[in-house]
Amino acid sequence: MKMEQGMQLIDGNGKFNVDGLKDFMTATEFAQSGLSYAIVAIIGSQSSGKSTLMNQTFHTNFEEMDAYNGRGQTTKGIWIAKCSDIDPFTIAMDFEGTDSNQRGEDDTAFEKQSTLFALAIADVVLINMWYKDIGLENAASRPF
Ligand SMILES: Nc1nc2c(ncn2[C@@H]2O[C@H](COP(=O)(O)OP(=O)(O)O)[C@@H](O)[C@H]2O)c(=O)[nH]1
Ligand SMILES: [Mg+2]
Repeated sequence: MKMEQGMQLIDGNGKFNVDGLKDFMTATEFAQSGLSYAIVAIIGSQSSGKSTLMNQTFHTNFEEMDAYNGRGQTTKGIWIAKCSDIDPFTIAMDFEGTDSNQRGEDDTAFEKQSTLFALAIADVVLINMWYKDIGLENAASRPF
């Protein structure tokens, strides 16, 4: 199984990837790490640079938006990847952006559920935003 781009844990429709997680745990030897592991998640609005920041910080390879192919949603659902050369075993979680045009203004169910999932499961939740968005409501993820 290819682990470079991480593994889609939950797809855009909210379906949990049970088989993928099993393969991921085998391929990364996650099961052998016992209780000694950490999970870092990132939330924030679409195209705020979440995937880029995770890739730079944790040496993962989550899909990033290519501006030459138009601006839009890249990360769908929730992706996980093992961070290389970090001890203890650390998993980075990359989230579909909140406030996306693709889901429309009335469909906030996925972003609410996925944010709650991040808060429940991760040891550290990064909230990514542009500094000019501090003080704004949706752009700063305040509803969450
Ligand atoms: N200028 C600038 N562009 C960035 C920065 N971080 C990411 N980007 C670009 O912003 C776009 C969206 O980044 P991406 O990581 O896909 O955002 P995500 O939707 O939040 O995961 C990509 O084209 C990145 O190359 C940054 O710090 N400065
Ligand atoms: Mg992304």
